[in-house]
Formats: sequence, structure tokens, C-alpha cells
Amino acid sequence: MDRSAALALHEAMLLTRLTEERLVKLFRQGHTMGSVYRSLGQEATSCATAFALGEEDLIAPMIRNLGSMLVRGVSPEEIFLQYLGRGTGPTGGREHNNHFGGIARGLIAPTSMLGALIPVCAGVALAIQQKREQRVVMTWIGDGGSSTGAFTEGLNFAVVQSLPLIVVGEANGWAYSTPPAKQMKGPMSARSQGAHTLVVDGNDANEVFEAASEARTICLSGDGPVFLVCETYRLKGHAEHDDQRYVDPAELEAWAKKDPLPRFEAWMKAQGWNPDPKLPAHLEARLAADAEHALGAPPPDPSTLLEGVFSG
Ligand SMILES: Cc1ncc(C[n+]2csc(CCOP(=O)(O)OP(=O)(O)O)c2C)c(N)n1
Ligand SMILES: [Mg+2]
Repeated sequence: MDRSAALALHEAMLLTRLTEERLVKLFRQGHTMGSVYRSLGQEATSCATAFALGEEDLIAPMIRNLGSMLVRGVSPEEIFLQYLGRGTGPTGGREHNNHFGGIARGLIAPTSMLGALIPVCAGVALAIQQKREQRVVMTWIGDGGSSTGAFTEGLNFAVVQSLPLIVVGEANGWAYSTPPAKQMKGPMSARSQGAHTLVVDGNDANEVFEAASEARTICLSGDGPVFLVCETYRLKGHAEHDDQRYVDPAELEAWAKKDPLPRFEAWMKAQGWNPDPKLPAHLEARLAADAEHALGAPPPDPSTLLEGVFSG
């Protein structure tokens, strides 16, 4: 990774953290339509993976992958409008977190049902292969999600068809309040269905980026899919309404010391590539203005209520 890439990746990770912090404030003030799902401590697995892609590639994020969306050009303002259910937001107030997309912008909308995105992405990757296009699809899956039938079938199909699909496994220690060992035997990498499998320190942005770049090269050479398992940790509860009372505080403390953001900053400093010290304040000011704008945006127009819905 060169200096300009490192600076851009660092900014994306910081923007992710600060955008989520701003969302938490909006949640606590009672402005959001639902809960807020943080990726605190997992910014490297969302940002450094998406950062390794080309413009022509597609992503299919899950709820904890806001960072990948910001990397791909979604604006924090769109995110705020969406969480606040505003009529001018990406879904016009029909949905209230990151469930929106658009193929033209390389974004396959998240699906809440865990695992369900894997067969969808395998289908998109099959179309790419049939059209002989040089691009890949990337999606993410959690510990719990990797125990579903949809995950297993979708990845198995991608393996048998050698599809250009990168599945990023976020092994973050929890599936809501269930520890993975109560749901599955063995590590996440054991569920690869025979795909090329890379296991990395998911809190080391540099390592994640290098592995995601390798995964992309493997997929473009026709040897996909790749299961890229990132070992990380969910530093917050499942969402803001979850107080994490089932988590051992000592475990949290140990993982907080491996926070990917200061680790990446330390690595950058060691290269002599110091991030701009004014960057956090600059991003905070931008996010405050974006949030203010979203708060002032109108609710959905009631006359549009039936637009975009199916009827029998
Ligand atoms: C098929 C299915 N079962 C249950 C749920 C409810 N649910 C949403 S998130 C979640 C836990 C997910 O854990 P994991 O896959 O490890 O992802 P993480 O939240 O740790 O990122 C559950 C059980 C769901 N969305 N879909
Ligand atoms: Mg998990």
C-alpha cells in the first residue's frame, strides 16, 4: 500500500467511526426510526476489503458494513436521511438503516435474512462469468450467518462454478448474544465449502487490504471464489439497544487494545505517513452539518405511500 492509498483508507475508517458515532447521538436523541448497528472495532474488515476493489466491482454489504458503503461513495448525508426515515433519503422513508443499493453504483442492497445474500451474489457472479467480464462481487457474512443453509448452498455453488465471488467472513466473537461455539463446531474457516480460504488478523487494516487484493486477483484469474476470514471482535452490543451484559468486561478490554484505527495510525506513522491532525475535526464538522441537514429534511409525502410497493 502506498502513501496516498494509506491516507485514503485511514480517512475511510475514521469517517466510518465518526458517522456511526453521529448516528448513535441521533438514536439517543430519539431521531432515528430504529436501532443503530455499529461496526466499532471492525472498521478494517469493512473498509480495507472494499478498498481493495476496482470501480467496476460490486459489493453487497450486511448491516455492519457501513464502512464498505462509504468507501464505495455512499455519502454520510444519505445514511442520515435513511436512518431518520426522511422522504428525500435513498428509500424515501420506506426503510430505516443501510438497506438500499443500486447496481449502477455497484451496490447490491443488503438482505436482512442471514446468508441470503450469498446465493444472490453467486448469481451475480455467474452473470459476470457468463458475460466474460473482468470484475468481482464482494459480500460479508458473520459467525452466525455462516451457519445457515443459504450460506452453505450459495458458497458451494460458487465453488463448483469457480465464480468471481469474495465472501468476507467477519469472525467477531458473537452472533447477537450467542458465542459461536454454541452454534457451530470449529473455526469459521472450516465452513469454506472448498473455496480458497485466507485467514487474517481482521484488526490489521494493512493485512486485510493485502489479502483482499490477493482474493480479487484469484477471482479475476478464474479461480474464485475466495473465503476471506477476518478474525476480529464486536466491541459494541448487537446494536445500540443491546447493553452487552453477557460479555466479559476483561474480554472487551483486551480487544479494545487491538482497535484497528490506532493500530493503522501507528503503522502509518512508522512509515513516516502521518495523517493530518486536523482530519477528525474536519470530518466531525462535515458530519454535524450533514446531520443537521437531514434533521431539517421533510418526512415522506403521504400521497406517495403506495409508490414502490407491490399489490396482488
Ligand atoms: C436467517 C436469520 N436468522 C436470524 C436472524 C436474526 N439475526 C439478525 S443478526 C443476528 C446475529 C448475527 O450474528 P453474526 O452472523 O455473527 O453477525 P454479527 O452481528 O456478529 O456481525 C441474528 C440472529 C436473521 N436476520 N436471519
Ligand atoms: Mg458475529
